[in-house]
Amino acid sequence: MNIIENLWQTDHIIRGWLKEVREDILSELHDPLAVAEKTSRKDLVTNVDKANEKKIIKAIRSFDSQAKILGEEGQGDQVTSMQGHVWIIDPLDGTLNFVKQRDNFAVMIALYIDGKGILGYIMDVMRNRIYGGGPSLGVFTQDNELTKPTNLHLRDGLLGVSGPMLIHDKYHLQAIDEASSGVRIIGSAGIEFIQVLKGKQNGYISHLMPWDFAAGKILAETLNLSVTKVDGTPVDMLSSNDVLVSTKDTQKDILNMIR
Ligand code: 2AM
Ligand code: CA
Ligand code: CA
Ligand code: CA
Repeated sequence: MNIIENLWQTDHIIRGWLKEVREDILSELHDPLAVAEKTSRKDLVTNVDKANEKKIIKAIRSFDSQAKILGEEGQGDQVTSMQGHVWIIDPLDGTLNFVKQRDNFAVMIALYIDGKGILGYIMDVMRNRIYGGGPSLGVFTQDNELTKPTNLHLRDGLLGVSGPMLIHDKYHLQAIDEASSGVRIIGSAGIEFIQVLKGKQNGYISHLMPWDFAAGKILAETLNLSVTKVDGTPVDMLSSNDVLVSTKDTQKDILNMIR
């Protein structure tokens, strides 16, 4: 099947994979988890992260023979360029929340073709919502299309941030937060992106890996939001970035404070 010519069908198929992954997660929600530390006691991976990734990769491979797959837990491919069909997946975003709260975690899937964002999906597992679509479709949750958020200034809305960046005051983040209406720390990049897509937060700033922002970037840009590095330059899709997703006026306000 030609994906570009059958975007709505592809959208339906990807939502189906996510619903299956959600059923798997719910069926294991109260079972003991196998938790391992990656780089620190705050950087975890569980059996659920790995099982989700395995399942999503299998689904992508049987659907798209041209797929190159970049997944956080490394069961996909070594992706070194954005040429061709590049799928970027975060099988469980907010693993620490999953382990400690069994809430506020997401599953994310993005498809880029020759570097262009085509389709992005963020599933808020516990609220049973999939936010998905792309530039040719718009952004939908269930059957509702999201409208473009109001282009608010920094002072007129809430700002999501990463805890470590705020504590270390990177980019004068404490002053930036002071200039906003207030700061929020959720602990899942996917859930933070959803807040910005829905206009409940003006922006979000965090040090992120490609799988943390690949889907959110496609959805945010479809809704006229800006997604760049914190210094305003383009993000690199194949490495870590300090990412700012926000309304356009909030981005201008933040850049003025950083420069
Ligand atoms: P993850 O749960 O998929 O690892 C808050 O920690 C957010 O930042 C989460 O979305 C988390 O994604 C992401 N993140 C990125 N790099 C991280 C790291 N080294 N340690 C913990 N979280 C990280
Ligand atoms: Ca992780
Ligand atoms: Ca993540
Ligand atoms: Ca993850």
